[in-house]
Amino acid sequence: MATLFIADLHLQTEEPAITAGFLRFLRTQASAADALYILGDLFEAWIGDDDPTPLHHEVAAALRALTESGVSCYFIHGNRDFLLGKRFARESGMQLLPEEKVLNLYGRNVLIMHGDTLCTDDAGYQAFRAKVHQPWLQTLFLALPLFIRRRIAARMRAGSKAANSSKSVDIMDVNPQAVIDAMEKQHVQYLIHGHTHRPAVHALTVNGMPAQRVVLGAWHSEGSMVKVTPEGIELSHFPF
Ligand code: LP5
Ligand code: MN
Repeated sequence: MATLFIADLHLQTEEPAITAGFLRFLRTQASAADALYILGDLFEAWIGDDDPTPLHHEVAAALRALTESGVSCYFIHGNRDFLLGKRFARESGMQLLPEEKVLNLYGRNVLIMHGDTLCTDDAGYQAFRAKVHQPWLQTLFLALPLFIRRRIAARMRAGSKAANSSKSVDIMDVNPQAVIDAMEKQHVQYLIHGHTHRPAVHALTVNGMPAQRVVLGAWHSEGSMVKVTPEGIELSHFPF
């Protein structure tokens, strides 16, 4: 019995080794699991379910093979693929979850999320996030021709890279109080998230009791996952 979590794969046509690693992960480790949760930034940038990039169909088919084999797959949006919608969910067989979800896994309550909302010291990012999460702006963006959407996304990526190069490492990490607030609000002793690309298991105190915050790593040169079993919670990495 095991439930798996991954995040921050940033799949893109230009990085075939990461895609190959992910497809292999789906055929092997994920196939033997009870369920797979993808906690955002599965894709480098998502500009709409109507984007005909072949990679997207390849990934959807591989996820569908997993879900049809009886392994449920769930998705929480990241800051790169928050526009991933119902059409891709249908094609892949993934179920879309809200930005925060509490799971009961083998008797443990576990809060899961992408992790960007915990970075409350990054005022520039939170202002950007609030803007691009407005439904009317998303509807407008999705109605634009694909070539214009691609250009806007490229501008945003360039703007983000430029902004990040002048931000301190601390600002781009989670705010410790935001972590405690989120866990206390949901009455959990376990939190699993991605986004910061700083894989680690952090011990902390929540509601006066020992708690753990487990951070998934990004898939740069190897895979990263969290496995929850009746015995415990384990963060690991593996070659593609
Ligand atoms: O993504 P990453 O790791 O570089 O940094 C993130 C934060 N940045 C972002 C922006 C994304 O990278 C852009 C993704 C595009 C998705 C597809 C397009 C959908 C468009 C929908 C429109 C409705 O999330 C970064 C954080 C960092 O994580 C760590 O937490 O710091 O935040 C920023 O960089 C935000 C900046 O502070 C300000 C934003 C600059 C964007 C400039 C926009 C220019 C747009 C021009 C459009 C005409
Ligand atoms: Mn992210």
